[in-house]
Amino acid sequence: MATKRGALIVLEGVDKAGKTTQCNKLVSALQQSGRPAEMLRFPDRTTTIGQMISAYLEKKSELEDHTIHLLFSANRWELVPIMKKKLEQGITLVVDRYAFSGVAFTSAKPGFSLDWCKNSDTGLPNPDLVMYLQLSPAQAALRGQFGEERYETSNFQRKVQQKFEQLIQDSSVNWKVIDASRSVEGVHNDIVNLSINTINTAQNQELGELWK
Ligand code: FDM
Repeated sequence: MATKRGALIVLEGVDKAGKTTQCNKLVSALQQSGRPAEMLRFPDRTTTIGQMISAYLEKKSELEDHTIHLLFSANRWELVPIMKKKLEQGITLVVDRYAFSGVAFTSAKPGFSLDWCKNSDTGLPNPDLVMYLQLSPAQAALRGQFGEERYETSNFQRKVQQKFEQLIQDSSVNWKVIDASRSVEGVHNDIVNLSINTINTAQNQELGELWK
């Protein structure tokens, strides 16, 4: 019998929503229940393109706004062959940020439409599930100071949040909104349940193409 494919599961949300913590906990929980799972994160700062992105985020280099958008996108495309291979091998991929961060962050800058921003990511593997960890700017502020990287200001994060709220209206994507203001364990339980349901249904479905 052919191996059943893994699911592509994405976590999105503004800074401080707990994405990375929840991705790590989800991968451990899936593995402990005997489901092969691995974590990925975007940007993947280890590739040549990823190093250019990392230098930009750390403010060690300047890049024109369209250019950095396309580099973030290229950083996803360069991982697609590996992602598809792992999914085919039955490994579920838990992804910390994806094209939705790409669109939300660039379109929060002046002069960028959602449509232009979506273009370079159109056709990427369509996630089987995208969980949006929702947290208000006031609740995010209670979780401490932002870091030193580019985009880590409350003003910009508010604009990014508005863009995410627009993106979650798109019914071509399997969005689930999670209230991230609750305890880590409470959020985790919801995420595990949604993920297991998704893994069970995705194994009988073809992987789709994003925004196509
Ligand atoms: N970011 C992330 C983008 O602007 N575009 C993208 O496509 C992606 C994936 O990069 F500020 C931004 C979001 C965040 C930064 O930070 C990456 P982390 O801490 O590595 O998630």
